Amino acid sequence: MVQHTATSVVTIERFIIEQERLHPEATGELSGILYDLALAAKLIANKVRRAGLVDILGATSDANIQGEIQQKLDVFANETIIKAVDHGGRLCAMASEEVEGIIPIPEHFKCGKYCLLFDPLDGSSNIDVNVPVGTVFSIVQKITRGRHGEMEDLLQPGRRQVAAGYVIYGSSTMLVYTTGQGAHGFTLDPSIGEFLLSHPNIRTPDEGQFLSVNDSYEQYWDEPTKQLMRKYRGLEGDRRPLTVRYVGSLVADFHRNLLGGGVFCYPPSKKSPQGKLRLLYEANPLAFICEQAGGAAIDGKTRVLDIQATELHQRVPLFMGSKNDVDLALRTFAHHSELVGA
Ligand code: P6P
Repeated sequence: MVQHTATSVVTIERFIIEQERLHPEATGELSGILYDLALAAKLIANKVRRAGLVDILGATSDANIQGEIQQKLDVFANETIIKAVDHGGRLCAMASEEVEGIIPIPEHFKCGKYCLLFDPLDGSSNIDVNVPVGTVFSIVQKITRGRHGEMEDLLQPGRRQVAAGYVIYGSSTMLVYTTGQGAHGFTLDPSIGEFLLSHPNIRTPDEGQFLSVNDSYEQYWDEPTKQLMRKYRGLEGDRRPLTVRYVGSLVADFHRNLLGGGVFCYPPSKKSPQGKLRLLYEANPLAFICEQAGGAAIDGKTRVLDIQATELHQRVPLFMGSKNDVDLALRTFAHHSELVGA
């Protein structure tokens, strides 16, 4: 494979083709989905960039299945992604945070062998205050025999992903994705409408700088979680204290920690025993990218990518980021389990 540096001008299209060549058996279908998602990201970025200028702010009256008031932008993002990929003949089913059940491929379109799961615009509650928001996606291959994808295809564990990625609509628009050959970042050059390779082979530091957690829930955490946070803050044990950085927008917090090193935590609590974030289209894709960058992702005791989902929108506690910091979480919780088990 051609080794690129951040100085060579490589479009995402060229990079996708070069990655495809690593797989002689590749048919180009997966590449086609990635192109389509890059197009959707440009269309969404264009709207997000102008959100404050056109009458697209503010909540619609429809409450989506998450019980949240939908922001008009995430309705737009959801529809943009579906329209960008539903006709290409590469997918057999989709699932979105905005839609309760399976999104089937319309009968008049050909079905393919992949399923796409996505959160079209995560953190959408931050849109009106100009905090970065993001799109997250996960791609798995169909394992059932019919033409259309089924729930069993969508519920596969994260280790079965063939590709995953996110787009962050921040000070610049970046798309980061992996197909299992490393994690690579592309920055949108709006003057030419191209995603250009800016962060080849992202590696996340083993030791983090940042701790991302909403500690307003501390009163609801169990004792092992409280102890872990004391360790991260340097109040217990020998770890130098992490700096707390928490934007409250998953993709923004994840992206900063991926590049700078850090750990993102959404622990279980008495208020939300399974945390808040979704396994299939938030935790799994970000965990895949994190591991490809040398990091780790667990739910407290199990590797996120090994969790077998039972429901489409199920939530999962998350400790994700720099390897040594996630390892500290694993050891802390394991120690407590031994004590309890003793
Ligand atoms: P909390 C945004 O609403 C979101 O879904 C993620 O983007 C973010 O990481 C999380 O919720 C923040 O949750 O409970 O800290 O406000």
